[in-house]
Amino acid sequence: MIDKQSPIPIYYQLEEEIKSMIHTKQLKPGDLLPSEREFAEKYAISRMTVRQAINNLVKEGLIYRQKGKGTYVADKKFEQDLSGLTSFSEDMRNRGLTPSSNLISFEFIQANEQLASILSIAPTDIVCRIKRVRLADDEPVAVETVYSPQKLVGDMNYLDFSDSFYDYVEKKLHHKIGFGYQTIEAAPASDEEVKHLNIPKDSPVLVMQRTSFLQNKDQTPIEFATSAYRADKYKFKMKMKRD
Ligand code: 16G
Repeated sequence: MIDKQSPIPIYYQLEEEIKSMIHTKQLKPGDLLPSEREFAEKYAISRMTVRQAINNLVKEGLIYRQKGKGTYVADKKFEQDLSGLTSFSEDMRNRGLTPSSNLISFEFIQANEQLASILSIAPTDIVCRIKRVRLADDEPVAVETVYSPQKLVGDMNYLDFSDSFYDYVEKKLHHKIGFGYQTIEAAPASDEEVKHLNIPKDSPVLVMQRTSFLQNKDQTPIEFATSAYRADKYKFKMKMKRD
């Protein structure tokens, strides 16, 4: 409802009204919003005021304009903060979502030159390779492959860490994970990712590669992970400081 007697600006009240329609799913992702004229007539307010509210919601990313067609409700993306070294499970719980995994494969294999150099091990050393689909509230959001040296994780089996790899390392092996390096790049989804993420062929994914290290004197690498996140579901944010 719009209260014209209220000291709260009308454009702001309309913004809140539209947000609540999105929140209560009266308007769903992909739905066409009423036109400026329709809003103006419905609430007996000026089109300028409607435009101001719509512009603010576009800036917030809640809705988007399509030239010549109209304004649509955007698909809400998961926003992930990149300033902390968190696990997938922690990221999802922080958003009030329930994390889970579907195992694709779990095996011990011999490292190659590239893995050996990333993980500071010999190319003949054995690494554990864990491939999982990561889900949030039962919806697949990422396909992830983690490599970890056998000499650090031991002869574990999948049930040892089926909830969280980081929990296994920190709570069962009592290692402290200290820091990591991560890159992000866009790529077309592979056939495997298309299948597991249930997305159309050639959809973009955001590929993150992370190397994490233990908080010990040698700063031992504990994992090299590649995760392909659904680009239509994810956006990443970071705090930047100007020196
Ligand atoms: C994230 C990490 C991955 C880590 C996993 C542990 C990225 C790109 N990857 O997915 O490196 O192994 O979390 O999650 O962020 P878990 O403890 O829930 O298994």
